Amino acid sequence: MVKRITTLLLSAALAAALAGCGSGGATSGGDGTITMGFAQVGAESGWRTANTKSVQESAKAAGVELKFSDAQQKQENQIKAIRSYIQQKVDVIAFSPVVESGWDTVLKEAKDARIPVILTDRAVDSKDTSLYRTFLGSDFIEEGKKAGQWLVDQYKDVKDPVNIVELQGTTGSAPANDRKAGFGQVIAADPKFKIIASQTGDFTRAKGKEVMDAFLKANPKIDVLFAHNDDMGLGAIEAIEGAGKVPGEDIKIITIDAVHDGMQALADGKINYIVECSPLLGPQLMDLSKKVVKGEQVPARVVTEETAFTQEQAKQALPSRKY
Ligand code: GZL
Repeated sequence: MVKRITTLLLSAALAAALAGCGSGGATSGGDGTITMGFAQVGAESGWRTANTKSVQESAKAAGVELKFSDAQQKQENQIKAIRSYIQQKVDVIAFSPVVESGWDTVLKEAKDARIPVILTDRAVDSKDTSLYRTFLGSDFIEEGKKAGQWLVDQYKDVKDPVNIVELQGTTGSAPANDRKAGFGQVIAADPKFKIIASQTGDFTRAKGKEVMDAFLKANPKIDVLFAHNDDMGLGAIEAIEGAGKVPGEDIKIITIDAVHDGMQALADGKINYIVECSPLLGPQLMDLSKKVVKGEQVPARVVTEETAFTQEQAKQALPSRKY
């Protein structure tokens, strides 16, 4: 009888131990701290800089040991970093996929190593959603729709064609694909809105200026610029001023992010409307990571809260902005 009770107790203890080890292959630090491998896109924009700061500061505050890599916007570097984290047997992997496609193989390797993966900021187009535990980030289609809706509202009494040029984000990235789709859906309501040129500026100021220079040379009448992020919009402002035109007046400008320099340009009237995309994902990421390592359930999708700003709202908000 005693032998049977002992066996039962041992089995219960073993089951409890395994249940507590959510990530299977990896093991948390003896003192319960977890190790996270984070594969960042790069440092292409003010948004990315603020996002990196949020992740690093939140990890420190949460007692999470952070291994961090910067992929210089190259997918192969992110894949290498993820493979390195698998080799190091981290407890959890988090990353912002620079583009949507091409992740299934490496995510399967993480799954086989029983290391949970969290998508943060950008999504992947993998059909197998078991390859990651959750996706924490903005709704980029909604962001594009907000940008389009502002334009529709501003030009509701205009009958003539409205010529729009578009600076797209990184080719193949979720924000570029979805912001374009959302914006296009809304302006399709009225055929006067015409996107006369659309090209990637890769989310950087330099490329935004370069492409806007080309747009200005090729298109005598540009009414509106829709830039998928503030940084490309700020680069475009340099090109517009270089062409002797007044940004925010001769050419209306809508951007997305709401980083400090964009908000300053909005307050100064050089940008007309900014849709916010919050980079401050660090605290939620750390909270989700601790849950998945413990084997707790987490929502498949966590959408970040965000708003949009007119010039007046930017002037009000600037003093208290965190990034
Ligand atoms: C959006 C993020 C985008 C920003 C850009 O969540 O992925 O990448 O809009 C950044 O500024 O480069």
